Amino acid sequence: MNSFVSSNRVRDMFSKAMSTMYRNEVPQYGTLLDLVMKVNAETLKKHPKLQQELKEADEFQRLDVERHGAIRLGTPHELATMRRIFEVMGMFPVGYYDLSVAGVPVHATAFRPTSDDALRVNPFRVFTSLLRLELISDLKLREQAKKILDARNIFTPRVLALTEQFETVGGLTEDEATEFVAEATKIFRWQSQATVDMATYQDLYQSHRLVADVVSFKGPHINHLTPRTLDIDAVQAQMASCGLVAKDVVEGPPRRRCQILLRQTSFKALEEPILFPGNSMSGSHAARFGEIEQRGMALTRKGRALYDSLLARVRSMGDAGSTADNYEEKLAEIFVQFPDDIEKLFSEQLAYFRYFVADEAAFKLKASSGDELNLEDFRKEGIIDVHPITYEDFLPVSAAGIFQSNLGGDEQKNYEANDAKVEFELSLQSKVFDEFDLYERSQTESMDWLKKCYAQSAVNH
Ligand code: OOG
Ligand code: NI
Repeated sequence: MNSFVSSNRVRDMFSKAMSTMYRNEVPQYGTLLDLVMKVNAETLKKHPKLQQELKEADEFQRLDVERHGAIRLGTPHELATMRRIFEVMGMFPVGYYDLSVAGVPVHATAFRPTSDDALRVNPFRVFTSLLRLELISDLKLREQAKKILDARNIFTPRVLALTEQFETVGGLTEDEATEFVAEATKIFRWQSQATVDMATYQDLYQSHRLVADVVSFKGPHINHLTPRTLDIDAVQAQMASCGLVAKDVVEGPPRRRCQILLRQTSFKALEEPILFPGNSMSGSHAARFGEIEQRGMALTRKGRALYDSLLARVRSMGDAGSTADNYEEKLAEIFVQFPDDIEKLFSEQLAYFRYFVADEAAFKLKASSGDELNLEDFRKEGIIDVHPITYEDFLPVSAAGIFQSNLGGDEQKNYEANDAKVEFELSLQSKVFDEFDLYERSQTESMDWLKKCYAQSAVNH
């Protein structure tokens, strides 16, 4: 019997292939990667404790490969097919993001690995949006866009055949996996030939720049690939000196001692040449940009509700959202109300934590003397401890800010807030995972693991 390559390895191969491709297509991405690597190395040197924490949390080795990308799809069929392709790589849809509230006519999910083991190998994620044609008000244009999208095929026959092969036999051989990665990467490449004439492109553009970006091309070009930094403010401060034009403010929570959720910033999209059919005319299109992110701890539903309410308060203070002049000051001021102390975050159950044995010898001694395992007492005695669980997902308000900054600040259309998770899942032909359930599972699993170790230590004595 042929042995199959693990999905984790296919994803790792794919994320590396994507990084190589994007470095070739967008040289600034390479510049940004070098800067992030430099700042990460400096940060680790300055804070040896951070290095130790990352190692204990099993995140040290994944840092250098950690990326997320984003694509925008045009039809339910494309979305459902992408779901099947991502599954070959052990990536599943997590979360539902409605971006119409922010004036962007898409809704989205993030494909990512869901188990702790898979995340440890390579947490590659792809934020995947689906265009909502029903939000194009011009009926004729809507019909035209639908026709154009229905006629395109973004997948090569081989990637579909290999996906089917995976689904039928349960895996891919080494050779098949190599070919699959090459074929899957093609879906995301930049193709400068527009599929529509210039007049149509302009009509679509008028409707919304994003509509033009999704509808006018042969495929859903990857529009950014984001490395993870350990100090986003340091990278932001140094971007200009590397020739990168950074967005004015960092999206997400303010800088804190205990990092929560996700902070992100981006550099402006590039104007890239495009060719209209017949090479008769050329134009330019801005789609691809650069982004960096700093990840903090995952919040519980309670913590997230507090985060959302504080952020909403900051945003309601002015009408310019995160583009307001004193936004960062206001953010810091309001967020004083979010505990910034690990013990408080833990005891008030605002964040998720993973348990681990801090003192192996004492743990075994307790077990062998027949003591009951008491998480609270053991933690007080320093026998066990907890680490916050890293947030692996995205933030809709930040995503909207990133979208906006790349579409140009004036591109604010007002769509009704209309959460359409049910329709999205119908398009996807699958449910999306609830991210809170996944974090909760990790937390519970770490407790179960601790109990098992304890029981074993008692028996082995
Ligand atoms: C996706 C923007 C969302 C993030 O990091 O929040 C995103 C897009 O522009 O297509 O990637
Ligand atoms: Ni992003």
